[in-house]
Amino acid sequence: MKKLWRNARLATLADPSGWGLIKAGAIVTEGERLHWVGQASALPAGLQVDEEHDLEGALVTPGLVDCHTHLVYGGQRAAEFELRLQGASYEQIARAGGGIRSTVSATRGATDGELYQAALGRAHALMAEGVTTVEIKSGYGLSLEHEVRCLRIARLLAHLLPLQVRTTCLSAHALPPEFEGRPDDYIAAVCEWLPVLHGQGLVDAVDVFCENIAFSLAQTRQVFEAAQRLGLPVKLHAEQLSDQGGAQLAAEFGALSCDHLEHLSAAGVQAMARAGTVAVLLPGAYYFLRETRLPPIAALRTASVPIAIATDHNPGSSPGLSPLLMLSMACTLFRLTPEEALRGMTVNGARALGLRDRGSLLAGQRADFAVWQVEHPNELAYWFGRNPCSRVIHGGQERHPTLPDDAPR
Ligand code: DI6
Ligand code: FE
Repeated sequence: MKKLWRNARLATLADPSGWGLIKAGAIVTEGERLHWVGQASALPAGLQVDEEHDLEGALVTPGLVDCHTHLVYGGQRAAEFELRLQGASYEQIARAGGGIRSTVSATRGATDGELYQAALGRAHALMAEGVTTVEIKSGYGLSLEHEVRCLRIARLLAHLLPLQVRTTCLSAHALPPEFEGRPDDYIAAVCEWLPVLHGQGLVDAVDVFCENIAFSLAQTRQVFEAAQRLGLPVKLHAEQLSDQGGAQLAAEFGALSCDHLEHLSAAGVQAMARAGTVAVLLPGAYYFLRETRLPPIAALRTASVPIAIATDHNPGSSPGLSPLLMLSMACTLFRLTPEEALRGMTVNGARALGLRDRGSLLAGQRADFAVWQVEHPNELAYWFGRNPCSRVIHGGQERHPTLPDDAPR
């Protein structure tokens, strides 16, 4: 079925730089794909469509891609937030057995229904701000049984919602209590779970938290080798709290992305540039952990490392569910330009997931786009605490009507 979406201003992001603005634009979708994108005056003569939709002069961008979330978990960590406000550090809380481990016990103790309902609410919040593709990591189950449960719930969201979901196995997120003092044994177990999880079709990529409070470079390498044997791409939580040289290791394995990167070294930047690895920057975690060390943005730009922006939604370091707020913070905290920020949550977000079929408005790409009640795309990083997203088209289909701008929420 062909549909014409007319009367739109487009920010196509189709070229390597610039917004790709088309003032009097139109889009033709065919099934799940973009069939034609351009100036309305240049629409192919004699075009026959089955439906016509008036976008009333609104701005259209590619659907947002949130390429790093931990959406499936039980409980919350507001008490830990209070401890941190009183001076305890994220590391201290983690070493004392709180942090990720406390979410692991809440996740194990939650029913499938509870986990699903909580994740569903979070997915809806992202979708309301224009997200059409989201990555969801496991990593709060930390046993084969519970990792399977969390990944299944992530897959179920994709099945039941008009949303594209990519799942990442992050079983190497923290040491579960039953492996206390035996991190190597735990990593060996994770390497045995991977083929099982992959065999059940639950894994699109494999991630590790490589950090002094988590897993070492050697342990990360073991997990990456297990992923490589299965032909699965890897990603890495790298250099968030300290420089472990994780970026170089990830680059050696052709990683899709390295994420966080506040402590990334010059050598790490070069390795990522050579490997074509995306730098996923997470301003929500930087903000919420009250970090002061910025990721090396200038060096990443100079080396032409693609930069992505994501929510990192999780209960410990980034409980935010607003992709638009992340765009704003990418600019105010990290000094990205609004265009870099939006590119980071579209084209480069897709690239961080190994997806080349979305992220810009170009014929042939997925027909995922968001409609915004703003004049110019720079406003997406400008307003905060207000959601100007009025419509979302996912795979060529209009999604649920989102709340009008003035509706109570
Ligand atoms: N880095 C993070 O920021 C999240 N995971 C990770 O490896 C935080 C996870 C948590 O604190 O629950
Ligand atoms: Fe994370």
